[in-house]
Amino acid sequence: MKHYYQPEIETMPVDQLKALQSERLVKQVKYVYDNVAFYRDRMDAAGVKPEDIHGVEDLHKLPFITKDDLRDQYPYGLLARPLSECVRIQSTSGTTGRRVVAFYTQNDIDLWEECCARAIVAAGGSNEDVCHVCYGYGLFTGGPGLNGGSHKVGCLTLPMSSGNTERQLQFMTDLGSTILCCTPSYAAYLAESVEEHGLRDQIKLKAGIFGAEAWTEEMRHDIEQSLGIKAYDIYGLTEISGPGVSFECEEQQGMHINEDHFIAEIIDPKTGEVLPEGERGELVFTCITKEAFPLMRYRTRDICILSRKKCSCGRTHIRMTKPLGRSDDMMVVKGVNVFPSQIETVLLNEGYPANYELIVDRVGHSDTIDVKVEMSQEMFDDLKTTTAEREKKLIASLKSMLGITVGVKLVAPKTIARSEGKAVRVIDKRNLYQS
Ligand code: DLL
Repeated sequence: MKHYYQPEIETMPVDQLKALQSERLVKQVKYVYDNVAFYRDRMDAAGVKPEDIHGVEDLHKLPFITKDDLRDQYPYGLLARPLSECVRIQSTSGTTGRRVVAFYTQNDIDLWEECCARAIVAAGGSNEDVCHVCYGYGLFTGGPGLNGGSHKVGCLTLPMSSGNTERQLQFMTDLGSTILCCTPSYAAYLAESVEEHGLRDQIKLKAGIFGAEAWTEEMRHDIEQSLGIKAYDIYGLTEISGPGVSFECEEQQGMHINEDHFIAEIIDPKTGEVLPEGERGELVFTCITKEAFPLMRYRTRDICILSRKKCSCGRTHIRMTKPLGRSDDMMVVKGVNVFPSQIETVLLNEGYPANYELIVDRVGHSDTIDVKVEMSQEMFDDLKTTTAEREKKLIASLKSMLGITVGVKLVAPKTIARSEGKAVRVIDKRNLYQS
């Protein structure tokens, strides 16, 4: 069997890469115009014809597409290939509104799995590895994507899916898993369980590939320390393919975007204006190789920064920061912009585990925000400092980060429900978006 190896395309000189993107973009624009009535109508309305797009420099002429468009076109409105050529769907985990369904031809699956294979290789993976995949399998893209990538690399693949922690630990120790793929919150939980069962000496993990939700550098540090691994970030979204749109290399300084398949732009979320490299804004993707569900200028709502600074790993593909927030999950509490990641940073800096809930409510016309957070076992056992004293200190640290006073409730270790997939940490009871 031929195993995946790092293709030259990942280290291609930037001018050649841009030429390749331009060539693919021109073909793709014509392809979607000819095959998807929705795009044809949108482009006609914007007065743009496929002949107007000569390369990446003309990308800004195309109209954006948003999640609302995807919902409106559910289920088949954006399909660019006959159903007879599609072999798979995946779907978003969204809890509100219509789900988004993405379609794949066999070629789309192959390219997606190759993107995931690149991520595994970047994390040091090879056909010598035992790759333990406990992202969910099914409609969620995490399990199927990393599973396919692991096959392509030639790793022994453990399709564990999420849940059943005892069984995860048993396979991990018995089969000698070396690479762990799951959400960072589940990795933190597994790390806790490894410790609890005294299994640290029996695990052989060397790397973790964690993504699908926001996590901080502090959380990375904690997971790396407790499992004795190097933890790599991986990013992606169902609409664009799934995990592997971008991934970290050993430098851990941002995620390389698979630019031979996806063109990235950063825009001002308010005006839609394209921002220069290095500025913070909303990430937009254009798929240039996809067949069944080729989104053009899709607004991800993820806020980040792009950088083309040379990376010592040799890859030339542009890097994106971790999402620094969402243009839509930002909460406005007492008139102040609050990102859950800011609160997590404070908690982890103060030595709390990443097990917390944020409860936002409205009493009369006034917003309240309460942080419920677990104490570490050490804090819980330490009788020298009272819980009230700890709460007071945390309230002060949160106030200096956010500029507003939040309520804090410290609870005993292991009392907040653990998540096997993406963690639900924000409970907004204000129902601000209901009509
Ligand atoms: O979460 C795909 C995925 C699976 C990525 C496994 C990585 C690993 P969706 O369920 O469609 O797809 O959610 C996509 O999740 O727009 C981001 O807001 C968020 N997200 C994904 N990866 C990261 C990450 C998968 N590494 C949405 N850091 C995206 C922060 C992430 N947020």
